[in-house]
Amino acid sequence: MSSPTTVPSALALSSSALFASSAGRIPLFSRFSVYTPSIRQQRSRCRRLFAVSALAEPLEVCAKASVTTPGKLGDCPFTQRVLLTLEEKKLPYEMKLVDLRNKPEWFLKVSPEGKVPALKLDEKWISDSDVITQALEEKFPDPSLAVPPEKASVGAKIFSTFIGFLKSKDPNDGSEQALLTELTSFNDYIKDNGPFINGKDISAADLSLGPKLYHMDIALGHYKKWSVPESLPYVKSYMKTIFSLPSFTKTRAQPEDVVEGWRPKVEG
Ligand SMILES: N[C@@H](CCC(=O)N[C@@H](CS)C(=O)NCC(=O)O)C(=O)O
Repeated sequence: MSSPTTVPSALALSSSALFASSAGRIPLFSRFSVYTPSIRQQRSRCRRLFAVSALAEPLEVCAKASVTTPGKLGDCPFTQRVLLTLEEKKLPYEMKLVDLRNKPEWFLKVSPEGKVPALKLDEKWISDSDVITQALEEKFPDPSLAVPPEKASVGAKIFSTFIGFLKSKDPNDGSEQALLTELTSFNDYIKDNGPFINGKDISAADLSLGPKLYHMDIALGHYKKWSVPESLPYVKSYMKTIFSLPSFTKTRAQPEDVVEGWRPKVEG
C-alpha cells in the first residue's frame, strides 16, 4: 500500500500563532479612536478561536494530484472549492495528493466512490464538495460564507453550458450561444448586485463558481481560441477579482493540468 503524499498548508499553524494572526486582522488602534469590538464581534471571535483552537491537527483533505508536475495540486474545481473554503475560513489543513489514474488502496477506503475532494472531520471522512463545504460552514461559522438560498444557484448553468460548448464539434449547434446566454444573465446579475454574488462580501457561491470559470477560461482559450467577449465587462471583472484573490492563487491548478484534464472530453 503506497503512503499518501502530504502537503501541509502554510496555514497549518500552532494555535498560538492562529490567535496572533486572527487578532491581527483588526487594527486595535486607528488614528483617531480606540477600536472597541462590539459584544457580538467579541463573541463571534471567541467562538471562532475556540472552534479553530480545538483542532488538534490540521484538517486532512484528499485533493487531485497534478498529472504534469509531481507533488503539485491537480485540476479539480471541486477540490479547489473546498480548499478555498478552508483558506477563507483560515483553517489549517494538510493536503493528501491523490493520483486519480492509479488510486491507492488507502484512498478507496476513505472515499469508496474514488472521488476527490474528501475531508476528515470529527474522525469521519466525508466526500462531495457540497457536503464538505456545508459541514465546514456549520462547524466553523466565522467568518460566515453563507449565502441566501435564492442566490446559491446564480451562475449555476455556466459550467454545464461551458462543457457542452467545449465538447461540441459543430459550430452551428447552438452550444456557444447557450453559454453566452448564461454568461449574459450572470453579467446582468453582477452589474446590479455585485461585486460578488452575495453583494459586497465573498460567499460560498463565489467559491463554487470561481474555479469553474477558471477552467472555462483556460480550456476554451486553449481548445477553441475563445474568450469571454468584451460585451460582458462584469463577467470579466468578476473573473479578474476572483482569480487574483490570495486564496485563489494559492489553490489554483496549473493551466497545463487544466488543459490535460479536459483533453479526453474534447478528443473523446
Ligand atoms: N459532485 C462531486 C464531484 C467530484 C468529482 O467529480 N471529482 C472528480 C475530480 S474533479 C473525481 O474525483 N473523479 C474521479 C476520477 O477521475 O476517477 C463534488 O462536488 O465533490
